[in-house]
Amino acid sequence: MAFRSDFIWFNGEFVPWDEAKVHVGVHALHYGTSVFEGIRAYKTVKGTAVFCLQQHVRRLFNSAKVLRMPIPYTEEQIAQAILDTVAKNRHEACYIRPLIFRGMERLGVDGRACPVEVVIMTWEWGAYLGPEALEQGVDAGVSSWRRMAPGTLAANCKIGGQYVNSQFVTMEAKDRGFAEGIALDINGYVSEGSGENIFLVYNGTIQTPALAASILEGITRQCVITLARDMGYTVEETMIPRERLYVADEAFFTGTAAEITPIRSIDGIPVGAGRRGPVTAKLQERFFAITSGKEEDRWGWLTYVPKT
Ligand code: PPE
Repeated sequence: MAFRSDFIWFNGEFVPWDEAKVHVGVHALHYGTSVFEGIRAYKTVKGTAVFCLQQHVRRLFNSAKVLRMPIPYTEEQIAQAILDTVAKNRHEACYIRPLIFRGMERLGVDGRACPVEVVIMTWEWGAYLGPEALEQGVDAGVSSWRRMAPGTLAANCKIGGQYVNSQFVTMEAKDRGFAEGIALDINGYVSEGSGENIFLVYNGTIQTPALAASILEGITRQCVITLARDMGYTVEETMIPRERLYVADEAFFTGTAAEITPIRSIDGIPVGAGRRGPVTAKLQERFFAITSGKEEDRWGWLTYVPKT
């Protein structure tokens, strides 16, 4: 499992991995002027399938619109290019990273004179928070770094430069011996991990921070809400005070990369019994049954990659 594959889709053409290069003068390198997605393709019983392709492409275009970056392709073309790239690289399962950035024309903060460049990379990426994490759970810590305040950046968009905030959160967490950090919002309510949304099982319900808590509106988060409701749980999108983290029965992260990762302790305090809880385990089971194609895809989450 290495960070490479054979080809990268680069402005409409397949380029060998080692040749997909840019100039040091590109606007994105200086000012973080990029938008991206993280998507997974799973190996299912019926072949390789991309998970929630349309939702990811939609969010990519929304992020680009907010950053005033017109994408020189349609959503259908990008979706097709993603499928083509997975097929071209002959992956059974992989992580997919579409990245759109302002290239080189001139420097200066307003990048709108610079061309919009589009790449799609794929590689094989296993469990995000370590191979044991999905079963054993991870130790997390509340970050001293806050999530971006409303009206500063655009928390609900996947804009490259914003991930400096995520880097602060995750680097601090690792330096303190945690697998991941949990950022609070500007008002002190629970927001999310550096690259994951967070859920709690508390008082008989499943809770996750509301959009108002400066979260990214995660696509996995939405799938988990759908699955949990289908399984008869009450799910609340609400403002969560920090102290609830310490008294929840269960906690878990969700994300494309993280999938559903149990959290076994927060700030050194065991969450519930200090290991993966039963609700988390049931949600994982259901989620992976769908991504592996073993359970019927009732919500149309899988797009099969045409065989080449
Ligand atoms: N919050 C943030 C800040 C975030 O980056 C992600 C995805 C999520 C929540 C979950 O969103 P979704 O993937 O739609 O369920 N983070 C991506 C990038 C991770 C990385 O290290 O890079 C991902 O999971 O692909």
